[in-house]
Amino acid sequence: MPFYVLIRTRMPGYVAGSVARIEENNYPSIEAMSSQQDEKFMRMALTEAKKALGQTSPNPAVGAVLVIDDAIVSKGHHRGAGRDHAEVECLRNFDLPVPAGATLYVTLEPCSTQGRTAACTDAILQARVRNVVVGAIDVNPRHCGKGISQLRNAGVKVQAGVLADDCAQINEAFNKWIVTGHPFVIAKCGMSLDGRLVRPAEESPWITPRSARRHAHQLRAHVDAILVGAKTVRVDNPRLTVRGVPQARQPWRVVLTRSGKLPESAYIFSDRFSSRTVVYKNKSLGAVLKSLGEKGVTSVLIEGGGATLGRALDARLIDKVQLYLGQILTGGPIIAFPGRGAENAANSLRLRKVSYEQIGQTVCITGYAEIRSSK
Ligand code: AOF
Ligand code: ZN
Repeated sequence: MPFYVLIRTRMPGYVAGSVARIEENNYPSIEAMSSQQDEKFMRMALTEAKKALGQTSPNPAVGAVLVIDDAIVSKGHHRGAGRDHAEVECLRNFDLPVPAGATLYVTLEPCSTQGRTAACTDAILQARVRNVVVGAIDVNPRHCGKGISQLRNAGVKVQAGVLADDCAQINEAFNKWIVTGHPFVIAKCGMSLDGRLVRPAEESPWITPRSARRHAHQLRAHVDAILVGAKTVRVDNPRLTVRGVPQARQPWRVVLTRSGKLPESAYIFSDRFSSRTVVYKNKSLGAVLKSLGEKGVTSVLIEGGGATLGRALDARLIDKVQLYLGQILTGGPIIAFPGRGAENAANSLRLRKVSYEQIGQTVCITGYAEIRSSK
């Protein structure tokens, strides 16, 4: 199977148009069959990786566990760019000679060259680890497939592709950004059952109960930037902070404006995170996203208002939607995604991998923009 097919099927949220840039050489085989035992320990490594979510950008969230005689003897996760990678932390935490029967489980293919830190493949070989189980292949062109090949060439038994979908999904933003240079874009809003926009989900007490607002703050905690239009700042004066999530970083707050007329007294310009607010004047959404990607922003959460969401939809810049539907009908003119709209149903943005989660009386719908073939 060509490698790009593997990426398309195994990397949720990945943009197909960019796949062609990855050359088809040097890729290891992926053994889809994995034992229940391997999946059990990979799930533990994933639990470690999830501790890294929102902490590592522009690096991916990665976790690792070391297993001896069917028992986990050490764990590790990547704690931030420039710090030890997951497998290095895991091996350091063990601090004893690694026996030949030990297996290292890591959610992402080990890196193979020096970056901000030394190559993990070297650390694995130095520690004399003989068995490695990998979750997802690293789509970073610097490492993609090379880490696994290096280990195998050095005589290490490597199994790749265990829980690959889950391991890739937690890094859906990194996976897009590292290949295309563009951030992964999530469109989020709270809306009524008749498709009207209501105030930002976490600011509005009347559409979404506290549990849904907590959900939305968790999402903010995992993105690098939150983007809104100027009208939202003028009318809603949102804080765009992360509340109730321990150790969360404050994402960039990005405002798009035509006129440049923004109230200085708005929370985003006057609170203690004011240095995390940037304003783009008279720039297209596409240009802003490109610029953010160049600055190392891997993910952008568009929180409104309607005009901005509509522009993102018209320009097909959305990778994922997260919509909170409250049990109300508001009527009125404030449509959630106005814009030009699709000329017909066939040209609408279709979603795949759609999930529905009930949070109190609110339904949270998430889905990924379908990749359209360029026929
Ligand atoms: C791993 N384990 O925990 C992480 C990996 O600049 P560096 O040295 O931090 O390298 C960053 C790249 O290494 C990053 O783009 C990704 O491809 C890989 N991240 N790899 O084996 C980890 N964080
Ligand atoms: Zn590494």
